Amino acid sequence: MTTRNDYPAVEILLQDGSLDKALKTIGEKVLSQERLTPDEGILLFEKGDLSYLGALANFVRVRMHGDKTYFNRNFHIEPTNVCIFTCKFCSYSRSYKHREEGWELSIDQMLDIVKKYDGQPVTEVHIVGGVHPKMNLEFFCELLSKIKAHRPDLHLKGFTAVELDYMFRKAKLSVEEGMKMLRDAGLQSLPGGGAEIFHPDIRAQICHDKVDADGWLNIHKTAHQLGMHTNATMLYGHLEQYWHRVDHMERLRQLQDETKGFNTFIPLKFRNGDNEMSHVPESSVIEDLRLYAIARLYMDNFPHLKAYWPMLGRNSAQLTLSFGVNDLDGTIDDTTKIYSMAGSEEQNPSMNTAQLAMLIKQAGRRPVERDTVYNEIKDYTDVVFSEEELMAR
Ligand code: V47
Ligand code: SF4
Repeated sequence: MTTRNDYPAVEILLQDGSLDKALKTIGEKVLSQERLTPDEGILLFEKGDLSYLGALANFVRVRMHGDKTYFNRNFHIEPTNVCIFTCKFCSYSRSYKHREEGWELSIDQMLDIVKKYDGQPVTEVHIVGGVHPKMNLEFFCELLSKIKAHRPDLHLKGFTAVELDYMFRKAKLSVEEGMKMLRDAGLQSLPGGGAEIFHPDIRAQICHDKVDADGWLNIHKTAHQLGMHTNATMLYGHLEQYWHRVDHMERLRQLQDETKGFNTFIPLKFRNGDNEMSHVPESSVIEDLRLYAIARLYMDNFPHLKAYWPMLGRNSAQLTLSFGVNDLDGTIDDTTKIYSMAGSEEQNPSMNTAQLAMLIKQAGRRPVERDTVYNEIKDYTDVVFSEEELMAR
């Protein structure tokens, strides 16, 4: 285990006579593993400079995971981009009225996507999409059970709390009843989407018509109580103030104290391409890195912090590994459109195992393949890749 004596960089920073007193106190608390208060979280956003935050976050990351950086081999299925909701930041959805502009996949079409990976060592399919009024609980139970029947070893991670809230309400079932049906059909964990910013003042401006904070948290709590693991996201860098971010992280931290069911916290950088918030400038890389570092310091009961490379771009994702991040998500294989449609530089997100592992190695970390629930599959630290593997799709 790393102690403060093993990590002189932080000690040196803390000895700096010009360091703000309150920041110094926070640094001392981090080193002695004391929990930060919401006010301290806000102060870090207001006053913490990049190098100080980075040194502290890296100390915590190394204490928790050493140099290990996780990735997985996965692909996405996006059943539809037709959506009854009207989130202003969304570049991806099409309204039901204009559904001919979007896509709607049948169960057979989605099974064909799964079959494309027959014989390939993927471990997870991530299923997430718009909220289509005709794709109901029964439809998704059938989809899940057919995928499981075809490929029992594939971990099924699917549906944001927004999709689930609509599915369960439409089926007139409680969250617990609906979740049990999906679990029995093969669903194993939930992704973290739909959380955005929990505070109602911000939700009212960016996504007024979908599930609120309590509804989102209750769905994840119920999943945890049924033994499923889930992730949590935060869409940042738009209209929110620093204290909204801390309020969001605080609500998640409290639920995690109760259930311990969250695996990963995933900050999602708002991308402003082709949506109703295109006039809102995107955050700078410095702000992104500061946020990752503060998230690592604040979310002390979340085991993992993920930088989702298709959204952030691979260069910035690589940088986050020095600011608390220990997971980059997966190979993806160009199967998601959410971020390319919002203007991400990754227009066809796909990295093979060699490329992902190399990205991690170049940042001085140890690439470790994991499954969805962080069982380690293979450590690639000493694997030497051929030119051909690094160039291959
Ligand atoms: O909830 C939509 C976000 C989320 C934009 O759990 C946008 O492993 C930025 O949650 N700019 C869905 N973000 C994706 C998601 C996710 C992704 C990867 C891994 C996991 C996981 C979860 O995408 C939405 C919303 O917050 N989003 N539009 C946009 N313009
Ligand atoms: Fe629909 Fe999700 Fe887009 Fe909101 S973010 S409009 S819920 S697809």
